[in-house]
Amino acid sequence: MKTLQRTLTIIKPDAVRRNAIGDIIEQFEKHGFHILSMKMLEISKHQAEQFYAVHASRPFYDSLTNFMSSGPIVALALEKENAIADLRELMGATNPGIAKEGTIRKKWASSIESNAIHGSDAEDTAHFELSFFFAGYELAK
Ligand code: 3AN
Repeated sequence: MKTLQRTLTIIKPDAVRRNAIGDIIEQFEKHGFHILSMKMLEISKHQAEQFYAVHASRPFYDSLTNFMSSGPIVALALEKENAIADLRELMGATNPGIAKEGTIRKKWASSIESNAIHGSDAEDTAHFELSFFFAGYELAK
């Protein structure tokens, strides 16, 4: 049985600065993702630290959370069959140097940190990340 799945994506500050919002959202729609909810916002350093708490011990944590709180972002709740894995495929590798042709990171990412887009990597993280940015009523569709 095919089941719909939800995932959380963020268009990161570097991509917003480069006027890539429209292009990236077009990719979501062309690849069959339904936009359940979407918001443009800025998060504080503290909020970025909470969101990326799993990376707290990594050497890039401070820099990553500075970057994610450096300007507006766009958070979207996406729905599709196999949404989590399909979005990871469309995003491309974390390192844009090895991201495949046709992926969002190949086109828009400029470094491992400024890599244009975030996507949940598993069911449990998708659940946490969706509820980080969206209240229940915003996803009750
Ligand atoms: P992904 O976003 O592809 O799931 P993760 O979860 O390993 O990658 O890393 C989360 C974020 O942390 C990445 N999107 C990137 O912005 C940043 N990051 C990951 N690895 C590095 C690194 N070696 N140096 C700097 N930033 C990194």
